[in-house]
Amino acid sequence: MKKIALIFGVTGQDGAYLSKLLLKKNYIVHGVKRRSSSFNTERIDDIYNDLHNKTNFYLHYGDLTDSLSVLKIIKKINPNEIYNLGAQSHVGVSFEVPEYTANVDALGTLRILDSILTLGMKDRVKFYQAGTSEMFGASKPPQNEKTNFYPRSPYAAAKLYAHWITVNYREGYNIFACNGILFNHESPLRGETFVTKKIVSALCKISLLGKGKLYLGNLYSKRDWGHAQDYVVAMWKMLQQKKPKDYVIASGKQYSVKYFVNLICHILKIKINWKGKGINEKAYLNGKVIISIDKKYFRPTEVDSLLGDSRKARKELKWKPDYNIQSLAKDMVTQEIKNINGKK
Ligand code: NAP
Ligand code: G4F
Repeated sequence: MKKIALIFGVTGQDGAYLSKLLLKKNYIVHGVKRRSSSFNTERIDDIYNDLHNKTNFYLHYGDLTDSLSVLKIIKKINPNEIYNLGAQSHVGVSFEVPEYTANVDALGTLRILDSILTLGMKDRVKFYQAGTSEMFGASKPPQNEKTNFYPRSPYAAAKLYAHWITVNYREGYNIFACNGILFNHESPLRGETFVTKKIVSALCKISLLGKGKLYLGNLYSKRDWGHAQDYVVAMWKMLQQKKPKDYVIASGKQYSVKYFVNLICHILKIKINWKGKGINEKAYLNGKVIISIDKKYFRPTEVDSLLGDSRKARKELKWKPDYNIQSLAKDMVTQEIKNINGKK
């Protein structure tokens, strides 16, 4: 019998990679998408087929803020595995919409867990919660499963609730529920407003089309960046273990935002010069300013340094990433160039 998976957040970066992975593993995959006034299935259009064209991939309308839709979809699909990847996932935006972020990211998780319980499905379903290194926030690196949490944004605080409610339903009701504590992971499918994708898009346009300018915030925060394609494998592996546990997933290397800019310039073979300090720091290409700092991209509270220690996952899940920062950056640039050339 084929396993049935249900993915909340199927239209996002990770949802797209996870869907492809599970389909390859011969699962029947159901995804929850939100009603939107414009198309929001671009990342999964290559695998999406509606009922007129049968495959093992199905989409359903639903929303994590709507308990009824969550409960009804879980009842109807009767899945073996549920992956909760749905979230208002932008840290900066969470300062603008803190209540909505809490509703989706914190209470949305509770809605799924309690539906599993209410529907009497706890012995059938395994649950994955998309936790984040942002929960470590101001805690000193390197961070692992034993590091104290110290959230620094409404997003991180909401995800911390989701983390502990997942632990609580596991301990209180014996639900097979795991928290993946994933460090930053990127890809060509990354949302346009996250820093890596924003840098790649702008620098490719500047390099290929000779137009545009890039405005950034804090150049000196450090992140542990991996490739989403590697990280969805870890999600799946967590649900294949005998016991449900929580795992840190990370590359174990950290780089600054400025390093990432310089790396992309290196791949594109463009030579930039940095001048100035603080908010006056700028990057020049052939004497012209192509990167400036805009205060609006600074956050009220920043997470300065994330560096993951994923030894537990590497040992118990036998997980390790194929990509490093260089191959990740190359993949993002290659795809971006294809996109630009396709649109020319
Ligand atoms: P993403 O690209 O922003 O995708 C988020 C998904 O959640 C999208 O499908 C989005 O739908 C959906 N969503 C948003 N609000 C929803 C709602 N009210 N009800 C139902 N679905 C909703 O994020 P990602 O990078 O794939 O990340 C996947 C998950 O991992 C998220 O929970 C994120 O917080 C977490 N995480 C990500 C990283 C990372 O570095 N990428 C690291 C740690 C944890 P639309 O397409 O309609 O917007
Ligand atoms: O790309 P970012 O927006 O990612 P951030 O805040 O680390 O969050 C991402 O990773 C988390 C895992 O740790 C996920 F949970 C979360 O859902 C999301 O996927 O920003 C990275 C860094 C930050 O320090 C930010 O201040 O880049 C800095 N930055 C500098 N200029 C910028 C910009 N970030 C954005 N988004 N845009 C800028 O212009």
